[in-house]
Amino acid sequence: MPLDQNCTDTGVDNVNDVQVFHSACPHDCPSTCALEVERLNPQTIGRVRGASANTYTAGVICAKVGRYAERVHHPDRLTKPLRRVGEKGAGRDAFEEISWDEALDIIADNLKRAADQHGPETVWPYYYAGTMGLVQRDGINRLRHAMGYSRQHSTFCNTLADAGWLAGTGRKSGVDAREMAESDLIVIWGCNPVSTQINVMTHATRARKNRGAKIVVIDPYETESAKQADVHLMPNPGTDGALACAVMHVLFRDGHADRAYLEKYTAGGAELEAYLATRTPEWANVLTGIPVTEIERFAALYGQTQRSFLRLGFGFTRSRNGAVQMFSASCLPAVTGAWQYLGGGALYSNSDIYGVDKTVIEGLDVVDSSVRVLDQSRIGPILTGDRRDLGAGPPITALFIQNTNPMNVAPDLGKVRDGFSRNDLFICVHEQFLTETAQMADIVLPATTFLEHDDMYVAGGHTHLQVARAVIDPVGEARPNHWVITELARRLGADHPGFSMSEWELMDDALQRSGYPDAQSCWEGHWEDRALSFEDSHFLNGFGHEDGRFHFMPDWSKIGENYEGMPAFPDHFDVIDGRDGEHPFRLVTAPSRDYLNTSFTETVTSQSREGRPEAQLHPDICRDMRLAAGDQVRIGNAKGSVVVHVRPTQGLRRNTVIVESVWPNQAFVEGIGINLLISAEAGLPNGGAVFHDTAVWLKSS
Ligand SMILES: Nc1nc2c(c(=O)[nH]1)N[C@H]1C(S)=C(S)[C@@H](COP(=O)(O)OP(=O)(O)OC[C@H]3O[C@@H](n4cnc5c(=O)[nH]c(N)nc54)[C@H](O)[C@@H]3O)O[C@H]1N2
Ligand SMILES: Nc1nc2c(c(=O)[nH]1)N[C@H]1C(S)=C(S)[C@@H](COP(=O)(O)OP(=O)(O)OC[C@H]3O[C@@H](n4cnc5c(=O)[nH]c(N)nc54)[C@H](O)[C@@H]3O)O[C@H]1N2
Ligand code: SF4
Ligand SMILES: [Mo]
Repeated sequence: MPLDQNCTDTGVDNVNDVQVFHSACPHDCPSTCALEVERLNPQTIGRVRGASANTYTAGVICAKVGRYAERVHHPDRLTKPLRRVGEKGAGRDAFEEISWDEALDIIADNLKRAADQHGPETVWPYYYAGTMGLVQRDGINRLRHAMGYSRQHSTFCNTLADAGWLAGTGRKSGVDAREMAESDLIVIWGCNPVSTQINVMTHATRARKNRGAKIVVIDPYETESAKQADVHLMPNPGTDGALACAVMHVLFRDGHADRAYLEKYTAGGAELEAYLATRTPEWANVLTGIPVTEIERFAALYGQTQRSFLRLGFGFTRSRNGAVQMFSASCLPAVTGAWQYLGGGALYSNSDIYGVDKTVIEGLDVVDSSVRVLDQSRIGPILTGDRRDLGAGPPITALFIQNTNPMNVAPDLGKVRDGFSRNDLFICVHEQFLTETAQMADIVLPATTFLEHDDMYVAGGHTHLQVARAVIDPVGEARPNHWVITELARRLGADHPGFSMSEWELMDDALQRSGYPDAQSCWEGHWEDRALSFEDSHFLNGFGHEDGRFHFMPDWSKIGENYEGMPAFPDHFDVIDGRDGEHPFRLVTAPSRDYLNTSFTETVTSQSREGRPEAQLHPDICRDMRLAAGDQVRIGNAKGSVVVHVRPTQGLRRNTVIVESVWPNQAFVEGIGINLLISAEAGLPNGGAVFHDTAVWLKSS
């Protein structure tokens, strides 16, 4: 892949000999920041900055991407294909270097042999969002569909949140995040933007500075975002449905419901009002633990503020009842009619606004709908032969993995580890680093980073599509996902026009079919702003359902198969892993600031800023258990137990434990990570991992 950029290209600026290239952050983060990357020479980058001309990024990015040189030029980057000759999980010494041809031939032979023996469903191309680039992330699906390999239901992240948002609104879009600057009240609900999408804070603090806007954070612990808020409501995890209902009870009771709006734009408002009669602040207090006065005060503030902006995150949806939690919160602006006002309404994600046609990228024209679908989050049960997942089909005997590190991030880690340890399972991992997943592989392939390949990106948190070109040459023999997929396709005899196209041609094809300028023009312009009109983003031309209304009584059966028993209205849906005598605490494994999932766990700066995995516990619990800061505590449930060091903190309830994630297993005292305790049970109604829904016990260790 020769670099075809030079200083005269419009995607590039020349600043004092150092060339500055436009790019976009590929990481799995709603901010998808517009970047300016310094190139010191064709092999080396310098600083990475946020593009100040981009009105969402506004020149601000997180510290870990600012120092991306540390990751790209890390001495542990994989630079050669490797074959495992030693034990699984034994590190670099267990591997020998081989050529790309040899590696690709071995993979193709193994996939063919597996499919010949068991049928193509025995092969699972397994992927997630290590890069969010549409070509490099999703191209694996073209190989899957062309070969009839098992399909994947990707449930790690947004399945529950999507289900809940779509139930009420019917479309995955919302108010432009930049409009926060016009709001008088910003409610950051179930997300921690200081850590997970810094730009939300840029726009929220603008509103505070310019308009004296109030910021409310709703989170079970005092995150860095909560510390910056005017009000922090601290619910028990998994009880936001109750909070939302009590707030709506007060809104109706105190005359803050906009009856004309309800009549014109919603369905089921009258039934909702009657239903909420029993959902009082006192009722919610018992479930959420939030004092009645705080619920009343928040409801009054929300009801009295027309320009109220809900920024709804993922965190509060990572529970069995997560879809109902999201749905319940999304009902608030439909009750007050906040959607009608500048700076009012809600945003969960804008990912439905782009309309990029990925038929060729993903091979959607050759999907065989009779091929089974496997739930990504259930990789542990699946690899250990759970018939509920495998159905009548064959066991998985070959895994081809790109862009994900399931040996750390997946739920039910004990089963994941058992599955990866199987000797009859062929594993290929295409990676930038020798992750714990890669260490279990038979063949490891070195992958480029976003700075070494071309791709395009859309964002949930804003409204820009961005095309980015490689900035530097590939490190060592690292190759992009697209190249690996096409080389495998050739060896496997997979037939699809997409396999003979370059990344750039795939982008051109998708963009032009979708009404965008071509890739070159998008790249030269840096970004294409697809923001909806005020009326559309505020659903004033109708919500996404056929009747154009917001639904207070959702049809969950349209969203997923497991809808039986789901509540008819917003509610507290009591299917969470509740506390009991044996498990008196609830565990939340929220993301840490200096890692991004497990990406950056390899960089020394992030490691030194994070230190080690810790359990945040209320000081009263520490006192009762005679635990001091730095002592070890054992956290457990029926799945096993994990030992971590203690950090006493005031900012949580006595019955909550926080272990920020996601760390490599090796970072834990006994070499197994916190996801050992997390269930692979699917959230309702359409699946979704339940990372923050775990009842546990604690023991001094
Ligand atoms: N630094 C950093 N940034 C990241 C990531 C990372 O790992 N590190 N991960 C990226 C990814 S993949 C994603 S999906 C996003 C996720 O970003 P967010 O939308 O912020 O979601 P989470 O990080 O899962 O959780 C956010 C907060 O939800 C809280 N929470 C947990 N349970 C509940 C509950 O029941 N009710 C309420 N009200 N709050 C609850 C947690 O305590 C946590 O503080 O961030 C992305 N950005
Ligand atoms: N306990 C707990 N567990 C969680 C969560 C939590 O909050 N708590 N969050 C969950 C969520 S929201 C998510 S999204 C998942 C995310 O989990 P993953 O998707 O597994 O994310 P990462 O751990 O960052 O792993 C991505 C890997 O992709 C690699 N990669 C990046 N770019 C490329 C590329 O171009 N090509 C190839 N071949 N590889 C590349 C990176 O090196 C990295 O190792 O984790 C989930 N797990
Ligand atoms: S805030 Fe998110 S999108 Fe922006 S640079 Fe950091 S990881 Fe990337
Ligand atoms: Mo995620």
